[in-house]
Amino acid sequence: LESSKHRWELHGKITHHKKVSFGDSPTNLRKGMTVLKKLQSLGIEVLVEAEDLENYGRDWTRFHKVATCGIAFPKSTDEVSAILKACGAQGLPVVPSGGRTGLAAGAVATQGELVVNLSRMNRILDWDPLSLTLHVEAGIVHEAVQEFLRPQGLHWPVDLASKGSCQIGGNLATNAGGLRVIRYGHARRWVQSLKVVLADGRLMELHGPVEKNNAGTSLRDLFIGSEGTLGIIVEARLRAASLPKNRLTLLTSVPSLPAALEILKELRKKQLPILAFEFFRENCLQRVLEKTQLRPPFRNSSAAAVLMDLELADVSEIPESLSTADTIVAETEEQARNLWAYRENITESLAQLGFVYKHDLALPLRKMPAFVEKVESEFSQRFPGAELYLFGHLGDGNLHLNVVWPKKDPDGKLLSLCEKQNEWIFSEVVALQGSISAEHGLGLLKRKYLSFAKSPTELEMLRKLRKVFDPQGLLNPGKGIE
Ligand code: FAD
Ligand code: 2HG
Ligand code: ZN
Repeated sequence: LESSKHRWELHGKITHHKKVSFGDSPTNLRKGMTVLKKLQSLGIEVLVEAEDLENYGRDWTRFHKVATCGIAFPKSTDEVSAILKACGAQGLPVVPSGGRTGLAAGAVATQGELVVNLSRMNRILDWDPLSLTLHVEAGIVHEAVQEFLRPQGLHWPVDLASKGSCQIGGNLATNAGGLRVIRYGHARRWVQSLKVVLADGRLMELHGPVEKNNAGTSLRDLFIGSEGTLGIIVEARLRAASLPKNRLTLLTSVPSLPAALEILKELRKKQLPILAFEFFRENCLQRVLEKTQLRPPFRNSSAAAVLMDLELADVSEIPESLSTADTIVAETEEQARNLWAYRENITESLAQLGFVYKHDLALPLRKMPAFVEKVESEFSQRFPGAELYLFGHLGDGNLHLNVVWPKKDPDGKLLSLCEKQNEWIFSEVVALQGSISAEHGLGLLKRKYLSFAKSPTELEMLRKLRKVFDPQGLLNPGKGIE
């Protein structure tokens, strides 16, 4: 259905979609027109131009054709509630949307849904220096939170390369991980309370402004990591922590992944305070060097590298085994930032290459070498013409395994191949008691593989739970566990 066939009047102004496809969802488009008119009559900002639909109807992924009836930008909790009530009345599904940096297609509209983007709800509501909690609206950009806290020697200890765009609501809906999980854990640990709007428009405040609240079962944590399927997060009280007193950033070359794990073992044995322990293969580094102005870090070529932040005051505290010619220790903040740039630019550098299929796997550390060896031994036969890029948060047992072809995938053949091979990769992961998603979530991309993610009993319970919160099935349909 081409929407250019449809015209409707919003506030007296003729608005006209140009060449936007609604896939198989003309019904949602019709419902969308009624809802959009209602929202406009309530003074709620909506966008319906083709460019905006394409832009706000998706996240970082590019696998799906976007189909949305419109984008709503609520400015308050009351407006979110009004939007969900209007959608409920028409049976129009909704896609909650934040900074759209998600890598699992969780914020992609494909069925003509209304996208509810939280960007306009980006205020800091309160700072409590006694409890060290920052009360924010969910649409605040992650980096803005850090900018508020940093001058006070504090931070929200979730750190990820998408910090300039992702939002706190998105971080919580995905239970984001990132670069410092080894020290601080996932986003979940740094949330005191949440305010959420349910599918029927009702509001719930979960936990409140107290540290301790054991008055019965807590629903707060259910929303963290639920990928917008249980409600829309509108506010959060975030727990702040002291910035690390010291930070030594080191980049060292390693011959292999097992060698990187040996370094980790030594740091653990010496009980050195690790803030980050990242790994990347040489080809990742090469792609970053090609894309950026950065200079090669090592004099000799290196099979892989480990990037570490240690909470140490002095280089003399670094273990002797790391004090080699193959280790670079940052002497200034700027040098540290430059070392981190090798790691933080990997995703964007790979994105330029052609067709990229991402895996975000968790494995028990001890089993990781065997897993990687297995994948490598069968890779070229299973993915002809592709190159394997391996990097990730090694200290957390989280591997980002990217399968990359140097060409686009106009007919979807490469995607089908990757999806077919998922069965193999995920079986190996499950056999080693790993997880098919360490931090990015399931979204639309990985939902076909639920049987690898949860046991049948857990799936049954989660499906029932989703029905309890959203009986009409209007919140992010097709995403996560359904
Ligand atoms: P979106 O992409 O907009 O949405 C993500 C999911 O949350 C969707 O399911 C959406 O429906 C839901 N959602 C969004 N806002 C709300 C809300 N207010 N209420 C309810 N549901 C909502 N992720 C990591 O975990 N670790 C990393 O190290 C990391 N690095 C990255 C680096 C790059 C360069 C990029 C592009 C991405 C990276 N990501 C990483 C993925 C992504 O940044 C995170 O998943 C992030 O938490 C998503 O936030 P967002 O605001 O962009 O959410
Ligand atoms: C990271 O750790 C992100 O940089 C993105 O989680 C991983 O691009 C990826 O596969
Ligand atoms: Zn990651």
